[in-house]
Amino acid sequence: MELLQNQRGLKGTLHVPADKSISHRSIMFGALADGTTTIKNFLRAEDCLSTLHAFEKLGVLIEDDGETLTVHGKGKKGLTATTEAINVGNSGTTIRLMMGILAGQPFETTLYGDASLNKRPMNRVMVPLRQMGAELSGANDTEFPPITIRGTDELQPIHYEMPVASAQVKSAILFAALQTKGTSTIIEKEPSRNHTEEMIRQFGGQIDVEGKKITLTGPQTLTGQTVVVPGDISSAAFFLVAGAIVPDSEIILSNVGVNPTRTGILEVMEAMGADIETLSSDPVNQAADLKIKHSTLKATTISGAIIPRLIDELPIIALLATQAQGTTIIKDAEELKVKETNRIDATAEELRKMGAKIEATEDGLIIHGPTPLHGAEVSSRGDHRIGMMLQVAALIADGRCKLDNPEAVAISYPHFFADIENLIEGAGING
Ligand code: SPQ
Repeated sequence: MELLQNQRGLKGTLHVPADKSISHRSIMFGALADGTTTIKNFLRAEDCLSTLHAFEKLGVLIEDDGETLTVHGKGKKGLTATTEAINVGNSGTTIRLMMGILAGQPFETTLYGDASLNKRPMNRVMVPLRQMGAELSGANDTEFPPITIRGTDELQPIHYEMPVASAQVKSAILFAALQTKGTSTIIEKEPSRNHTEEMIRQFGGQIDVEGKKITLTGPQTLTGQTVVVPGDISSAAFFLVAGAIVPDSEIILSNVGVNPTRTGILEVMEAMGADIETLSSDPVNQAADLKIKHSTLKATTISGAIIPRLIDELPIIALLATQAQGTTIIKDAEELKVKETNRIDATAEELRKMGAKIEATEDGLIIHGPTPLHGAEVSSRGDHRIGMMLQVAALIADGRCKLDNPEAVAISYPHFFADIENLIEGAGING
């Protein structure tokens, strides 16, 4: 597909699509709770629909009136076995969190995904869940999907020091811990997104968090709730960067989720000199309206504890750094290698095709700027975030850009290209 170009400024207001992480979890908590859960502003993108269909296969009734989803909760032990293996597509969140849920259900389930998901590491979740008493196995004795989970009613609590900073690993253990008898403790390597912890409380459960230490005593009974999903800062990120690098841009992003475990990108952009203004904020729903304008940018170093707070934004931050004065260094981000693609290599190799001065390192990227970008034939490599990053890069490129496999953006943002087009026309408003 030919990518959209524009050097004249993006203008308008964009209602950011719903948060992917919270949408997945809203179905999961709704399914495990007693009573009904109403989900407003659920993200109807491929990954979250994989979660929805997976729970339907496990016997959960989910009604959709086109606007609101109603999940008829099955309670702690109400999921039903299916002999059919469940396809969770491209979604790491679906497979890993479901492994934690199914560890406590006394039947066998097999989960698998597409070619990308079937190469992503699962030992990080299988190791603690086996310690808790569940039986899990990967394809041909590897750690890769299809994963078969033989759950148990007798799941044991765990004390676990996490070897990776990962919200998915933490969440899988928490879902399992909710189903044990006794107290589990998790020590995080670095704090990661805390939506699971927040939703345990929202659904009437109890959890204690003190710095990196999380304590939860099971078994717990959850109660259905109304969940209003805020916009996804990881989707907003593409427009924050587009607004900052396309001259004469001024974009208002409404309803951006600003949970502090997700806002690393705002801190980095501010440190780089971006012009971001908070127009209004809604502390109850952790959402804000943000205005971004084009500005000159300077390089920075991104490392350590902030990495899990912006992990999915690193490809688009790398593009931002190509337009900043000086050398930007991203380190401690080796987790990027085990996402939908190796995002260190994909970011460096695809942006280099457009003229960027960017090197991959063992745990990150080194980017020299500012560098003008030129047209090229690039590929999403089947990774939604790489595809969207390349579209934003094309906006400022001199010459035409063609993107291979643009469909990948539908994993998290089906209307992405239409939203860019609207902002180019200055009409930028979407549904
Ligand atoms: O679900 P999936 O495929 O793992 O999605 C990604 C993404 O870019 O959308 C990562 F590839 O987001 C993860 C994120 O990187 C979503 C997530 C969550 O909802 O808990 C946590 C992060 O993964 P991890 O492995 O660091 O816990």
